[in-house]
Amino acid sequence: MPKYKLTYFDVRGRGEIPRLLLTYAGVKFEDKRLKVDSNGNCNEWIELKPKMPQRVLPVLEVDGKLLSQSLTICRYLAREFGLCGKTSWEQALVEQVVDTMDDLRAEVAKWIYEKDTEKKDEIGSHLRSEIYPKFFGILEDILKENEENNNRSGYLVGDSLTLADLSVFETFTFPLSIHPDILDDHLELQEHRKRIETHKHLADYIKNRPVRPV
Ligand SMILES: N[C@@H](CCC(=O)N[C@@H](CS)C(=O)NCC(=O)O)C(=O)O
Repeated sequence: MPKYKLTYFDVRGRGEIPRLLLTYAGVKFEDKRLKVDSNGNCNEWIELKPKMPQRVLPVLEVDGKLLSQSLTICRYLAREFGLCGKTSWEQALVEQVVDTMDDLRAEVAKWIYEKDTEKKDEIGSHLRSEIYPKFFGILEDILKENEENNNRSGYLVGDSLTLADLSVFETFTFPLSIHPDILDDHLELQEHRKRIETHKHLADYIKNRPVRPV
């Protein structure tokens, strides 16, 4: 088994889906979390940044080799652990979900980075009235279609958990922290979320992971 180290800041952010993949696979890995102080400074990062391939985090180290780009890291780990879909078509379906969640993440980021409170409220309302319903509809259609094709597996692609499921689970963690009721009318998505949260490979990690705002 290769030696894995994941370096990221001490938040979930772009590092959390790789952490979930490594945890799900049950492999030992060094979860290197750089602490940022209350002024947003991180001395450890200032030192490390020039040594990182793209001067950004997360970075996955595999037996001393460094890999950048969170989605590349996710796809690499998913391939290594058999969580990327079992056929070429399933792989495409998994990536479709991952890219869809990246679109949602970009929408939510507008809320996170907006400083003006009035504009922030407007973005929040737009998320609730337009953006979340759009993405819920997409995911419900995917779940339904996969249910028909894969004997009610309960997962988004194929008959077992893939990167797609982890991606959806994690991408909604932050929206649910600011808008806790958004899944109230979406029973299937609630059940899907619960399925990941209580999965025997993940439940302990998710229950005990550091609580962070993002
Ligand atoms: N597309 C890249 C973006 C990486 C990125 O922007 N990382 C941020 C943290 S989320 C970072 O390293 N910021 C510190 C810096 O730029 O100095 C990915 O998905 O990995």
